[in-house]
Amino acid sequence: LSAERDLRRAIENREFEVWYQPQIDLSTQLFLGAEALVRWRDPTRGLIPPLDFIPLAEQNGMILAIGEQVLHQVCADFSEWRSRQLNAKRLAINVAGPQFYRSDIVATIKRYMDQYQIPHGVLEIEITETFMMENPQEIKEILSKIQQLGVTTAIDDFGTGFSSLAYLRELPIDTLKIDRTFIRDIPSSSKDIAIVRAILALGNSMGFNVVAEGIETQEQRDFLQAEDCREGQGYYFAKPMPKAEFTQWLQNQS
Ligand code: G
Ligand code: G
Ligand code: MN
Ligand code: NA
Repeated sequence: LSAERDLRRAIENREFEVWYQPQIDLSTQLFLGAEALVRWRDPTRGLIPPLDFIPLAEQNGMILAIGEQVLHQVCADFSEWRSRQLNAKRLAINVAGPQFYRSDIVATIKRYMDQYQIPHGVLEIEITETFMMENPQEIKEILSKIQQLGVTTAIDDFGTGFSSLAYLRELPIDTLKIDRTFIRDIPSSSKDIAIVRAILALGNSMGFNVVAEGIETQEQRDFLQAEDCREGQGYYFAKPMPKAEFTQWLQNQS
């Protein structure tokens, strides 16, 4: 398959770039960290978004190598920023199911944290709700080991998968990321308002750090802040940026 051959070449030639999207404290407007989002810079086709290659990479196992390159790049970037007196604070990385099952993700994270001297509290690992439910007992053990490294854990796209509330009680999770489809039609959709209120009430009272994704308007931001959502991410604040642009953005924060 040519798509597969291209992807293998991309891994060998390190054609992946990590982009960064800031996450903001909704009451102070201060920068809290960023989500790392991979893109593929194909020499002939240009920039390819993750949805066009991650699903194939998950199927054929190449996600293991891609995921490791992303983790490596994020740690190297943090370290480079730090050497320039820039504080990226917290960097959240998306991790796909096979990376949990078929690689020693705990050892890999530890290796790059050691190599780049990443302090505790910098890295966050995002996993989706649906994947978490596939094998809760095994996931629970891996997430605990990840937390023991000083890495926080987040459920991505929260509210769209098939988790049961019991797992919120059982699993070692720090952060819930409210899926952006619930934010999109706020404030016009009374149903979405009710869902977001319920997630915030539950998340805040259970002690989770709750992040709203996909904030695009001032109205959405104001609603979320009034509902006691502390953290947000979305085009209203900033789009995902290539490293050079995010570096500039970090410079403007201090
Ligand atoms: O950046 P963008 O909105 O195009 O990302 C689309 C999707 O791709 C998101 O749902 C995100 O979770 C996923 N994604 C982005 N970067 C990575 C990555 O490094 N690893 C994995 N597994 N998924 C990613
Ligand atoms: O599924 P995950 O949360 O990892 O995906 C993040 C994706 O959301 C990225 O592809 C990013 O480009 C996209 N994104 C980030 N902010 C916004 C936004 O405000 N609106 C929309 N529509 N997409 C966003
Ligand atoms: Mn994510
Ligand atoms: Na999401």
